[in-house]
Amino acid sequence: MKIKRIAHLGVAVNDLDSALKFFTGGLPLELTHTEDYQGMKIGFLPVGDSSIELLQDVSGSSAIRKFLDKNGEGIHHIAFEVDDIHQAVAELKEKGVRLLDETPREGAHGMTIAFIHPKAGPGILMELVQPTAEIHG
Ligand code: CMX
Repeated sequence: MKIKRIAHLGVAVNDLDSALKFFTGGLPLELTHTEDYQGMKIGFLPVGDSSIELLQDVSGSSAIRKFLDKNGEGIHHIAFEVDDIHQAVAELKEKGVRLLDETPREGAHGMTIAFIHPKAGPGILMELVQPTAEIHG
């Protein structure tokens, strides 16, 4: 498995528009893409070769709702781009690393993704991604 870069840092926010006031009004970042995905509203802001991925719960039962209720806003996960996600998942399984996705699946922003359980390492949710479409970040 080769990890090529940090693709994005996922940040859980209560409200995307309010968060953007800071990220694009305070910090000089630009919102390049938004997407509705699995009960969330997601915004991507490129930072060099990586992105900040802002995640707002919309459905009331999305994957980040529980996180926000428990922790409030903050860094939710780190995403690593790998060269071959199927091989990466197979390699981690073989090493006994606890995965949330034993089979890679379609993620946001044109990525094939697989999550590693936060308790597999030092309490950080990590995601493996591989671009499957033109857009990525
Ligand atoms: N970072 C670090 N630790 C986390 C975490 C996070 N983002 N989310 C949950 N945890 C911890 C919890 O604090 C809890 O720890 P304790 O056992 O010490 O209390 C443990 O992991 C289990 O969490 P939980 O709240 O009991 O379980 P959940 O039902 O909330 O599930 C998780 C947690 C990670 C399995 C689930 O959120 C998940 O499957 N996430 C992957 C998908 C996802 O997060 N998608 C949103 C990002 C957008 C995208 O999909 O691209």
